[in-house]
Amino acid sequence: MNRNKTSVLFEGLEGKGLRIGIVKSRWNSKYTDSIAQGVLQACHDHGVEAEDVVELDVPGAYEVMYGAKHLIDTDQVDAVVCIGVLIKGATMHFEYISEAVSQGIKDLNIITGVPVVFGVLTCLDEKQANVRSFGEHNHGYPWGQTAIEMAMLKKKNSL
Ligand code: DLZ
Repeated sequence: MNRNKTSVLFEGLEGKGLRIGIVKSRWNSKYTDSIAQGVLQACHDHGVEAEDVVELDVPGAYEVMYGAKHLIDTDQVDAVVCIGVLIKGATMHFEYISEAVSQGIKDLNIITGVPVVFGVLTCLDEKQANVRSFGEHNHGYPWGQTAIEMAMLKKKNSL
């Protein structure tokens, strides 16, 4: 897998001693499972210990915020990646859930003081979800790197 194609450079990531949460929606699980694998791969590659990765599945994207808050409130994580895949349908459901989840994750970042990564794809069709969930463009890998970088920053700030 060619990792040079990520649009952001991640340098000096050191995941040892950091606790990373992965909250994954079961809706569109063929995509969310693969994205979670990308996050896990990034954790592994950057030295996060396997026992320091906390995984939690929730029914849908709307529930990822509650799941992340649970991991934060119970002091299980230094950063969390919320994974979901929303695919636009015939009704307004997509718009309402996308808006609520993006705002909710933003609120968690501000209110809890624990970094929460927006790992939610908001796709107009299955093709968009496919491209972003598998292979070299699996967004889970850079989202995992983002969580590690932000957890490092949090630790640094709390020293
Ligand atoms: C109901 C629903 C619909 C229509 N579409 C999706 C989707 O594309 N992706 C997703 O993660 N979840 C979807 N959901 C489920 C909602 O996220 C949520 O689980 C339910 O509305 C119950 O709160």
